[in-house]
Parts: sequence; structure tokens; C-alpha cells
Amino acid sequence: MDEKIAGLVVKAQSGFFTVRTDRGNIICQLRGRLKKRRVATDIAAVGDRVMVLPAADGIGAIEEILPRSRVLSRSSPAAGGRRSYTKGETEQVIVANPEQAVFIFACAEPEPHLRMLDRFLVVAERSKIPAVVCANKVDLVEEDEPEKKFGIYRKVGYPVIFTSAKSGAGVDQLRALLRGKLSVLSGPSGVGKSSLLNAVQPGLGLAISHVSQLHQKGRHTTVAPELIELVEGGFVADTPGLRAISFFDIDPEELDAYFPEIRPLVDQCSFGDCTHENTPGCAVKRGVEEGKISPERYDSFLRLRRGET
Ligand SMILES: Nc1nc2c(ncn2[C@@H]2O[C@H](COP(=O)(O)OP(=O)(O)OP(=O)(O)O)[C@@H](O)[C@H]2O)c(=O)[nH]1
Ligand SMILES: [Mg+2]
Ligand SMILES: [Zn+2]
Repeated sequence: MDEKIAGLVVKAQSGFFTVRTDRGNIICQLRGRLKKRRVATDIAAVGDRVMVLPAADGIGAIEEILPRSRVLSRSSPAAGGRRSYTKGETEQVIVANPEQAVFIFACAEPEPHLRMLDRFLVVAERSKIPAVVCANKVDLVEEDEPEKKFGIYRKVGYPVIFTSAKSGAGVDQLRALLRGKLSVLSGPSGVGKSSLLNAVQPGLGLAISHVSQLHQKGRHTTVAPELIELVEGGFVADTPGLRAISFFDIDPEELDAYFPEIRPLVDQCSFGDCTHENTPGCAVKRGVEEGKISPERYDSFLRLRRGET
């Protein structure tokens, strides 16, 4: 009888899991009793630390999934993933145990939709995942454009980097950020996530799309998250582009806690249940007037609070 060994799920597809162990990669399926457990979350996902029983021939078994430190997740599209704030939905785990999330947006092609970035950042805050903002395709815009668009995020406290997979600008900085950690790259489709990883680690050969194909709806070049091992240490998950990440389990009332520049002001509002909209004595509204909170972020906050997409 073989011993159970520890491993990391690096790929999950159609019930088969590729688990990286000291003895190399082992393809596994879930042990039957794990499948029977009724849970509102994916039982195993990329990034999970597991115990596996290798088989002498063929498919090994995942015997145990170790507790997760945190997850990057969204409500399952099957359960109506676009709805916000609904409890009791099925959680779709994008990556388990990420130590950081790098949210990639393009400076152009496609135009950055910053309301969406704000949504991603809320999910990261809620899940206690340190977030980095990466503005890619700087080669396509005027030199001062990236700072104009993305500078507000540095003011909020997020590290912001500017990159171009095409010219190589900022790629060293991204590589340094990824070193030694389990990171997840996320962002809309076509912003250059896979291209950037190919630049960070030449020879990786991740499939990338041609801009002409991007406008065909529903086409994603990267189809399933996969953990890539970095030669300098660490893992990074390239994920399929997300059109709209849906909140999992977030109430409108708790949203102010997930905007780092709003969070410290909430206690100073005159009313404990302040909506921060047009309430008298609202410290958040005052923060906007005093320039502590950018009007764009405030607008995002109000929209998200109202459940707008
Ligand atoms: N000009 C320019 N084009 C880029 C840059 N990075 C990526 N591209 C192009 O943008 C297109 C999309 O790149 P991908 O790397 O496939 O984008 P992705 O984010 O992985 O897309 P999905 O896998 O669909 O989520 C390709 O045509 C790339 O050549 C860049 O820095 N500058
Ligand atoms: Mg891709
Ligand atoms: Zn208020």
C-alpha cells in the first residue's frame, strides 16, 4: 500500500486534477467520499494543497483537501453569476490560497473599464487578498496617459505598475512582484495577461489571441485557470478573462469596508447606518469634497452599493 503524499493542484479540468508533488505531476480524481460532501463551494480547485494516494498505474486519488487560507471566487455563473448580493449561491473558486492578485487592464484595446477594476478590488479586499494593479499596453498610449488613468489607485494604497508585453517595459518589475509567491492574474479578456506571462517567462508559450478575434463574443483564449511554476520560484495562475466578476456573499452595508480610502472615515459619519449618499454629517461625502476620495471611486462605490453592474 502506498503512502499519501502532499501536493498542489495546478490544473483542474472536468473532474481531473493535475497535482504537483515531489514525485512529479500526478493526475488524480477526487476520492468518492469527498464528492458526497455537500458544500456551497468547489471541492477542489487550482491552488489547493491536497493529500493524494498515487496509483501504481493510472489515476491517483485526492484523499484530503487541506484548509484554505483564502480564495479568489465568484458566484457560479450556473447559479446566476451576474446577480449581486445574493446569499446562498454556489461559490466558484477561481484560485485557492492566492497570496496576491494582479489585476491587469489595458491602457487601450480594450479601453480600461475602471468600474470593473473597482469591482475586482472589492472582491480582493473582501477575500483579504493583497492586490496589485497592472496597466498593460502602455505602448499604445501617450506617455502620461497610464498615470492619469491609474494613478488614483496608487493614492488608495495599491501598488500600480505599468507594462507592455510588446516593448518589454515594466516586465522586470512584474517578474519581481511574482517571485516566490502564489499569484493570480485576472482581468478582462484581451488585456494581455497571457502575453505578459510569456514575457515574464520566455518559452512558456501560452496561447494568445489576435486582436481581430477579440471582438467575437464569448471567445476566450485562455479557457481554464492553470498554475504555472516560475523558474525564479513561485506560481502564477493565468485565468480566463472575466467579463463581470460577481460578488460572492457581499452585502451593500459592508461595501464601505472594502474601499480602503472610505473605510477609515466611516466611523466619523453622524449616523451609524450612513449610506454615504446624501446623508447629513457624512464623513465620506466630506472626504470626497476634501479630495481624500476620488470622485470616480466614490461613484463606483455608490453604484456597487446600489447593485448596479
Ligand atoms: N500593443 C500591445 N499589444 C499587446 C500587449 N500585450 C498583449 N497584446 C496583444 O493583445 C492581444 C490579447 O493578448 P492575450 O495575451 O491573449 O490577452 P489575455 O488577457 O490573455 O486574453 P484572454 O486569455 O482571452 O483572457 C494579443 O493580440 C496580444 O498580442 C501590449 O503590451 N501591447
Ligand atoms: Mg489569456
Ligand atoms: Zn457616511
